[in-house]
Amino acid sequence: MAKFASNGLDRILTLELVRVTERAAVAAARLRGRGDEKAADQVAVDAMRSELNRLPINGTVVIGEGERDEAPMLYIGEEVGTGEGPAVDIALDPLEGTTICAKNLPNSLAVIAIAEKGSLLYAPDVYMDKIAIGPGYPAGTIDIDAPAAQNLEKLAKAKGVPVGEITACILDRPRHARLIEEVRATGAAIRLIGDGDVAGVIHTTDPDETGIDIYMGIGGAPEGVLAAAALRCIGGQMQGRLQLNTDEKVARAKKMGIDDPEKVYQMDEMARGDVLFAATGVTDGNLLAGVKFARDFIQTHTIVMRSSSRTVREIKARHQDLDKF
Ligand code: VTB
Ligand code: MG
Ligand code: MG
Repeated sequence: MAKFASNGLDRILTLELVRVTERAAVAAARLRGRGDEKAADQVAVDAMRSELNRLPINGTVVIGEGERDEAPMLYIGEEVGTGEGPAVDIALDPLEGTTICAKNLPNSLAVIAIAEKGSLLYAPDVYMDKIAIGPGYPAGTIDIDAPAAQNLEKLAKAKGVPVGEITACILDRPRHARLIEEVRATGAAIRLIGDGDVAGVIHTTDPDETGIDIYMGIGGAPEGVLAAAALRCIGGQMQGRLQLNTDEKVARAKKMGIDDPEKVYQMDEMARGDVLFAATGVTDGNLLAGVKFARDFIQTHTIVMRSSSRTVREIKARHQDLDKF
């Protein structure tokens, strides 16, 4: 027990998490490209929940599918796991990028993060302004309050390339018109994505593979916490600011313990302590392959990692026990 206490979460849980995202990803992948986002999301939620309830944890969903009244399953506050095991907080998105999955476009994922109780930001389901880069750059390279041009120039300098060789990932939304203009004015390239900013942030950690150096812009706050959890494990820098632009949102956030609506959250304020993170590809993506349905097996591709050891594992699994899926 002493070892457990000093080392954070039980390391055995790391690999156990893989089954949870694998199962959700396979369920969603069966409905890839069918144009039905809701159906794909629902099967992913069901699958993730049933697998999660087999884990030896005393878990509470803190970032989930929504408030209890609007989300029948995996709602915020739902207790999951067998109840016998460590008390943990859970952030999850059984199908991150429902629209991508429905259209069978790249980078939809099943994702989950687990942390010690009280160590994930209890973010309401509002927007969050985010900025993120991968590991290997000096602290302070990015600043969410600085102009886009300054962030891109500092990053380019730290990388040792001209700004024209930097690529920023930004969600393709009208709200980003000005940001897009500012980035393009520097000569940097933009990868405009339809959805899936958890993947967008993770992609900054391997620019050689993904072609993405920096993530910028406004997406979901729950996705921000999940992305911060992932970066805590791989390394990198991230900042986020909730977009609490109405009295109603400020009041909702206050109920969740957020007193300063303008606060800039550093990565380790969104996900503290020992964090475990897993993501399985649903559709093919830049880092993870999507689920493959072969004649005799189903193949999944998962990344699973832990912040305290900084171990990053990729697991390609062939599932023969097809009845289970
Ligand atoms: C982003 C995107 C997600 O929500 O976080 C987005 O990355 C934000 O909301 O995949 P809008 O679609 O309203 O811009 C998702 O699209 C869905 O979770
Ligand atoms: Mg979801
Ligand atoms: Mg989502």
